[in-house]
Amino acid sequence: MSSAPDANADANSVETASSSSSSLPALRFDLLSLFPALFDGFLSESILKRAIEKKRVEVHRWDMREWAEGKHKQVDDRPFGGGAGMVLMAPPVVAAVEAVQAQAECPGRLIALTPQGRRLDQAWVRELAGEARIVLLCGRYEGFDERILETLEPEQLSIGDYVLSGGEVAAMVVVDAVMRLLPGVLGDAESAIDESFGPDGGLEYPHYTRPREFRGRGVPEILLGGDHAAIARWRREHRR
Ligand code: 6GU
Repeated sequence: MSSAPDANADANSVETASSSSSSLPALRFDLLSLFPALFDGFLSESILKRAIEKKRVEVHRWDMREWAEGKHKQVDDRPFGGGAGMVLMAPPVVAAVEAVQAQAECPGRLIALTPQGRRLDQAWVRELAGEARIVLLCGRYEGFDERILETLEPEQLSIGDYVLSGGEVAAMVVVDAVMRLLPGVLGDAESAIDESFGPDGGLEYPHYTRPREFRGRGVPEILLGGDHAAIARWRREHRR
């Protein structure tokens, strides 16, 4: 562990000095990756940026290479038995996860992002939104040395039946889907949405905004009047 960064030197944490707008506890995400800079833009824009500023979520990024040994800080190696690609090595990955999990009172729910994992759906997202801490382990290359999975016994999550070059994009999907369900994250305009439509809390009817006419296509007349009951009926009838 000589190469492990100091527990308090969390230079990668993304927080701001702005004061909290509520006393609700934040959900803490820890993202472990070999390319933590991939998260930069994602964390610094839009709703997630505001959620972090409002202290509804806390996101810490960790570069697992910092737990690698030796001059070259090697984190991956060729597979025993031969074959294409590289495999993530157990020592740095396990050391990184254990050190990060020890960072807070609660170790958190450990989830490895892998195409072999259980498919993420909105029910799982809702469940995750009830956690206090979620630790997301992002793989790269051909995958994890099996002993990483045997040692840490993470849950394994996939975002769909296709192969990404790493778990980072999938981790962003998880953070995005979960954080928008946290109380106080969506602003008034967004949360004013009638969430009774659809099991996923989304709007499932057609939307229109200005201009009133676009390339010869208008807007349903009913939406232009002020009859809210009629509008609600129209939207129910046009659910999809
Ligand atoms: Cl979580 N990781 C990778 N590498 N590919 C995926 C995935 C995850 N989910 C779908 N494809």
